[in-house]
Amino acid sequence: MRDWPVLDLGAEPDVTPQKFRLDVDGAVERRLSLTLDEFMALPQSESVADIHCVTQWSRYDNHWKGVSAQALLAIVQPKPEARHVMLHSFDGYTANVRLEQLDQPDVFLVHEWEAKPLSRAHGGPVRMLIPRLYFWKSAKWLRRIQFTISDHPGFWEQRGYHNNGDPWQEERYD
Ligand SMILES: Nc1nc2c(c(=O)[nH]1)N[C@H]1C(S)=C(S)[C@@H](COP(=O)(O)O)O[C@H]1N2
Ligand SMILES: [Mo]
Repeated sequence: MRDWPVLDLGAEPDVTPQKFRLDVDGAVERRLSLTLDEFMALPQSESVADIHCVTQWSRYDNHWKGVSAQALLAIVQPKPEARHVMLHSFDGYTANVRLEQLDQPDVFLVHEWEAKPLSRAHGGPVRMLIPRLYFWKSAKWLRRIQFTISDHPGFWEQRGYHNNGDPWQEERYD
């Protein structure tokens, strides 16, 4: 099975199971701070999805396993005023999405690709998968999901990438 290209800031953090933590906080009824075991104990599902990079390539029919964003949302219950979400990663990367872009059946926090644990280079142990947005929105080495009332630009969004990032609208750069 051919892998897909690795694109990141250059430093790939070594997130060991011991170091892993996933915090879900901000404008939610119930905050979470999960160890890897606790994350793995959440309801798991599988999905098949394409990925689209802003630099033109795509990779189709990837098989993923993880926790669906909607399952997570059902647990933390965003407050009515929550509209935006900031994804934070172990390498300091951030990506912003609107809550309704996260609240979709095809959005997952994935830890397996093609039936194998997600590699460090591709964001293991856990990365975001938001197939309907350009891949820069899919934060690798996921550390924290923060629900907010107002929108704040993430790493690439501060550097001229489109705030929304829909490949079908070709929303690459602002
Ligand atoms: N934490 C983190 N996540 C990240 C990045 C990054 O540098 N750090 N790069 C983004 C970009 S620009 C892309 S295209 C994809 C690349 O994912 P891949 O290396 O698995 O192909 O991850 C996204 N998620
Ligand atoms: Mo990218």
